[in-house]
Amino acid sequence: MEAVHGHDHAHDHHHPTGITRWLTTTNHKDIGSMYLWFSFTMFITGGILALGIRAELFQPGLQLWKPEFFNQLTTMHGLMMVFGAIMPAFVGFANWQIPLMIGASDMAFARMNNFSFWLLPPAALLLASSFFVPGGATGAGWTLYAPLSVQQGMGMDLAIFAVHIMGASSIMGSINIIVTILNMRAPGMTLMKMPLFVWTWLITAYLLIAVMPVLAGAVTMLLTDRHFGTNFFNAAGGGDPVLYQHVFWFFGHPEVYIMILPAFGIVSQVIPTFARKPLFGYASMVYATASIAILSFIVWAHHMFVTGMPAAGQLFFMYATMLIAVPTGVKVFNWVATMWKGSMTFETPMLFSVGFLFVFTMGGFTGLVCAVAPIDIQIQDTYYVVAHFHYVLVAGSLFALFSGTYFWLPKWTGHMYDEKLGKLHFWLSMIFFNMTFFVMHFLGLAGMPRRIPDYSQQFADFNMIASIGAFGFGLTQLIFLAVIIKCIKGGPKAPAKPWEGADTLEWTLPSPAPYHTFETPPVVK
Ligand code: CU1
Repeated sequence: MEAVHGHDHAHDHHHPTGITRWLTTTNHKDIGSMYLWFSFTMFITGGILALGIRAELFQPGLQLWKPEFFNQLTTMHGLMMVFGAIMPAFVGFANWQIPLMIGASDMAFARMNNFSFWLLPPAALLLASSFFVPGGATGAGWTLYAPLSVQQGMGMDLAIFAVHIMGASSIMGSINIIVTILNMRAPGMTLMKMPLFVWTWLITAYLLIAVMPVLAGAVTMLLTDRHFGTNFFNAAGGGDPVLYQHVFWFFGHPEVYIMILPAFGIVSQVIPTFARKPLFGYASMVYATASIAILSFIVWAHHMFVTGMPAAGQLFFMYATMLIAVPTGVKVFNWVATMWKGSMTFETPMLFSVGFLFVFTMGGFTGLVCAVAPIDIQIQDTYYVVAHFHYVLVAGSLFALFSGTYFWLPKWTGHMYDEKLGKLHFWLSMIFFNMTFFVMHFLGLAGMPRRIPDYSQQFADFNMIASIGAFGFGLTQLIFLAVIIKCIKGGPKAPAKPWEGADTLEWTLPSPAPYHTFETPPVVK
């Protein structure tokens, strides 16, 4: 190894090896990798639960599972994907990329970083183990609405405890990200010179700190209602179950943006690279991201149009929600303008980012449909809503995560991934994703309710298509796993700068990035 890049980690006897290394590591790359593997494990687990759901719904009249177990599947699928798969995956990206992109030697609080990660596996075990306690896991839906969540068995307590632990992990992770970005940038890197991915994470971290305690409050009130005789959500005791929904969604709507803003950040790195043009409208991207974050706090009751809200409330939350389409539209315009007259190539990261643009934007539009109160009252609790948020979370968050993984995999592993397999992964994902979720719009508009284990004959055809699509989508992800393992184990050596158009700081490092990030911090002009 060249002296400037420090010593080869494998021969460094000052660092522990084996399991001790992973348990005690304070290195942001180790921790980033652990986050990414953890989230992939949860993605597979939550995905298997989803296949359990789709198997039950393959045909009307099937009864593979008891209805209570079906509810447990939908609930745990949601909790695991939101808190176990998507959020930790973005934190993994933050750990790997933020120090490299701003020229910092590591995360600001390296030991707290280790603690943030190691809180997650026990939380996931608590969640998963709730399937095996008397009464099974909670079947109250990932939103844990009262009064059902007040009445359920001890699986609910395990879920509450798990949510608390994961929340603590998120808050510590966010503090780390904010302090790293504000205090540890290389000389010359002003805030308005930061890569967009860093910007979106800075804003996301503030969102997390603002709303995770609100979720903690909601589930704590739930806990005291369940065990300590309070009546926050009990109408007979002077409380109100609708209060739970207000508190939950004051967390829950910003949470939606927590899961999509870092995705915007990834796409904003990938599209300029493969269009070989600078990002169009950098400053407007920053302001749009901040506007979306601020607006996300004043729209929560659009999830509650059927709770008997006054018309004035419905109008306020409807118009406030529609306002978010403005900064989001600015972003989509900027991405398209970046590609305009660019010299584009379509390697796998770009395919997933352009795919994101197509399908995520559709999820945005159906979000607008849901935001219109009189329409929402018709489609509340139907499969239309399920279609909408899977377009946002799968075609949005997940496709961006795929895009970013292929984009930075050469930097992370030092090897080029298998482009043919990557492209196959993209096209099969795109086809099976739409096969699974596009038809759900029709099911919802025709009135099929969500969270039911059976349905009437008229919904049979679309459900069968969705179920076949879901199994295809699940199997396709094995290709992704194969690409990653292959890339870690070998393959053509990645140059320091595998992508011609890439111009952010991390590409100035050799591939893989050295174990210690910077011997001398680079100077950004
Ligand atoms: Cu919302």
